[in-house]
Amino acid sequence: MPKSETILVIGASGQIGTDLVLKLREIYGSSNVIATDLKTPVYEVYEGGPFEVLDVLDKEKVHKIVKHYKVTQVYLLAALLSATAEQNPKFGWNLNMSGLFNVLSLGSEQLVKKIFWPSSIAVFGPTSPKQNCPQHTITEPTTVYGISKLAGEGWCTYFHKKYGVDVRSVRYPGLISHKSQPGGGTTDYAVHIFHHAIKRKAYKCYLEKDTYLPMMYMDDAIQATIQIMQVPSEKVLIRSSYNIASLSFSPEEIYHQIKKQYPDFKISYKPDHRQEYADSWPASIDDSYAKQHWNWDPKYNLEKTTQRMLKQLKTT
Ligand code: NAD
Ligand code: AKB
Repeated sequence: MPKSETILVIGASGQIGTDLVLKLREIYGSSNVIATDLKTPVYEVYEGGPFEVLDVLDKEKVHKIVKHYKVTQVYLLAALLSATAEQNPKFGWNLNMSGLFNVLSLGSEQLVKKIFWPSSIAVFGPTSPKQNCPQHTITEPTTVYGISKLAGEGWCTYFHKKYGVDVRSVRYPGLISHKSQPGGGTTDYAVHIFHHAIKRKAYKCYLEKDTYLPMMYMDDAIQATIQIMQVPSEKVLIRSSYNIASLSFSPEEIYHQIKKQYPDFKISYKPDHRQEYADSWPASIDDSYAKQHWNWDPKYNLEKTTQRMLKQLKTT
């Protein structure tokens, strides 16, 4: 892979951006990865290379930064996630859609060569298959977040077909990571639970104990993201967004994994509004197209994820 890419990450201070920027800088060189966000990132990202304050809704500034740095690839991560978007549906829709349009326009105006934009398992809804949910199936999301992701997938396909924009996407499941806190999703409990265990505090879970959801350790998600961006264009046969999967577990299952190392750890359950969003999503995902088309191959099972999370959080 040539190191001559210049990469812009928008929404770099969030849960995924933090890990993604650090990995991209390892591969492409620190000065070639420009981190941008409305808020200041963690020290490692801020000090490790260029950082600019950027609002993705400010189309003029997005274009200005792209031209200034001669950006070749954009990763768009700025969005409102499921729980936060549901508190402010109109703003969630506006940010998730207008942000995407501003970035897709960089492709249609041929200012950048490649774009990454993530979708989510939230494109599925109560009428989608619950187990092993296929790539192509009924998608009737009931959250504004899911509706915006499904529309975004349609726009990615449209810009690819109509203007030849090389936009690539995966449907992330709930992501588990230790470098930064999650930003307001339904699956955030799977990160919070580790922070409580490490601090030896009991955890009150906002989902029912038997709520199974598709999840993934961050290293696997970053691997998928960089892998789909690096494969030759002809391997990316789906231009809406690829299902990717590795884990499916419930709060009770992850609790028991953590208890192996923290036997005194306690959990209680008090479901709130997020239960409804979780209930509308599949429990597990079929990712065979990603495996066939570009050799997607996740590495972390639940045991390994739990061990890594506890070890990393203990040392930070
Ligand atoms: P996050 O909320 O942790 O981070 C988003 C970042 O975007 C934040 O740092 C925020 O300050 C920034 N931002 C918000 N508005 C902005 C604006 N107007 N201009 C520039 N930056 C702005 O989210 P994340 O978990 O890192 O998710 C990134 C993307 O991945 C989103 O599209 C999300 O829908 C998708 N996704 C995430 C998960 C997950 O579990 N984390 C799962 C599925 C899909
Ligand atoms: C959320 O819970 O909103 C995200 C997602 C699955 O898209 N983690």
